[in-house]
Amino acid sequence: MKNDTLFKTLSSRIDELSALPKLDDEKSITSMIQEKGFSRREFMGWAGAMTSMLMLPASFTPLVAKAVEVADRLPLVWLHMAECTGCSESLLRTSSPTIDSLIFEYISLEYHETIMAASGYQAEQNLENAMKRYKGQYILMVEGGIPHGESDFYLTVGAHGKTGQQHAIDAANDAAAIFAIGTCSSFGGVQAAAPNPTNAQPLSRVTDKPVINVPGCPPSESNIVGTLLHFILYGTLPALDVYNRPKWAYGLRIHDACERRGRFDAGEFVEQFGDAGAKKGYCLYKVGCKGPYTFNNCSKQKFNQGTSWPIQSGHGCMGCSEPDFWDTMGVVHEPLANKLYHTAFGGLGADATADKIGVGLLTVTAVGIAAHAALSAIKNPKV
Ligand code: FSX
Ligand code: SF4
Ligand code: F3S
Repeated sequence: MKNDTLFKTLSSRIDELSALPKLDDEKSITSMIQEKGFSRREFMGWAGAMTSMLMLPASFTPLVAKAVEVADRLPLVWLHMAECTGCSESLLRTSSPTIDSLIFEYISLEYHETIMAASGYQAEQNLENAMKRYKGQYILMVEGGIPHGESDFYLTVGAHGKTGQQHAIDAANDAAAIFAIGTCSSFGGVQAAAPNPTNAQPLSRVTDKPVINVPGCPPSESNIVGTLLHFILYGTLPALDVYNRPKWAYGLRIHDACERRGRFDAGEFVEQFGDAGAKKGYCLYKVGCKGPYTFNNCSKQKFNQGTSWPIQSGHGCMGCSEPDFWDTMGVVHEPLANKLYHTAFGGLGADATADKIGVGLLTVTAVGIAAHAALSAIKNPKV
C-alpha cells in the first residue's frame, strides 16, 4: 500500500475508534502521561521511536500519538497461566514509570491478575463482567503456558477452581484480538520443556482463534506495547513469520543486528568469561551465544527502559524467543557447534529470515556457523 493511502486507512481507523466510549471519562491517557511528568515533546519523541519500530515513515508520528490517545477505547484483559510473571514485570516493574508502562497500566483497568486490586470471588466477577460488557471488543493478552487435555487440572484459577485452559478458551472466544505474550504462551516455554510434566501447551493449541505470538522470556516492553499500537492502528493482523510472530519485531536475527557482529566476522571471540576478549567486547559465540539462530529486535529495543540487552551486558543470547529453546539450544554456555539443528532457518547466511526457509528442516546452520568460528580463529591468531 502506498504511504498516502496507508495514512488515510489508518486515520479512518483511528477516527472510528475515537467515536467509541472511553474507559474512564475523567482522565485521558495523554493528560495522565503529562501528570506523571512527561512533556509533550518527550511524548512525541517516544511516539517517533514507536513509529520507526513499527516500520512506518516518520511522517506517521502524529498518527501514532493519536493511536495512544484512543487506546483507552479498547479494554484489555490479561490472563496469567503457568509462568513466572516476567512478561508483566518486563513492562511494569521499572524503577520509574515509562510511557509504555503508563499506557499499559491505564488500559489494563478491566482485568489484569497482577495489578488489579480485586481478589477471590470479586476478581472472577470482574473478569466475567468485563467479558460480557466488552464482548467482541476487548484485546486479550495471555501470559504463560497452558496445562492441556487430561493434565489441565495442573492449573486451576480462582475460587471456583476453573482450569486455566477453560479460562483461556472462554476469554479467546469473545476477544477482538488475541496475543500470546512471552515464549511460554507462544510456544510452551520453560514448563513445556522436556519432559513437560503438566503437558503445557501454547495458547494457539488451546483455542482455534488466530493467535499472534510475541515471544521472549520475557519480551521487551517495546514489543508488547508496539503490538498493542499496531492493533490500534491497523485493526488487522500484522505481517507474520512462520511462527506467527510480527515481522516488524522478529524479522531479523539477533546476529544480523548485533553490535559485536564485526568481531564475529573478524574472528575475535571471547574464549571464556572474564578474559581479555571479554573486556574488549569480542563476540560471545564460543561462550554459547545463540544469536545466529534467534529472531528478535533486542539490540534495537533493549530492556529496562532501553538500558541494555543480554549481549551488551556481556552474556550471549540464549535463544529465548525461539520455539523449544530450552530443549533445542543446547548448553547455555556452549556453542551449538557441530550439532545438527532442527529449526526454521538453514545455513543461508546473514540475510536468512525465518520465513524464507520454511519450518522443520533439519539443517546444518550450526555447522556452518561453527566452521566460520573455527576458520576465522585460524586466520586470526590473536584469539
Ligand atoms: Fe516468565 Fe512470562 Fe518467561 Fe514465560 O515471561 S519471563 S517464564 S516467557 O510467560 O513470565
Ligand atoms: Fe553477536 Fe552472538 Fe552473533 Fe557474536 S554470535 S555476533 S555475540 S549475535
Ligand atoms: Fe532473549 Fe536473546 Fe534477546 S536471550 S532477550 S532473544 S538477546
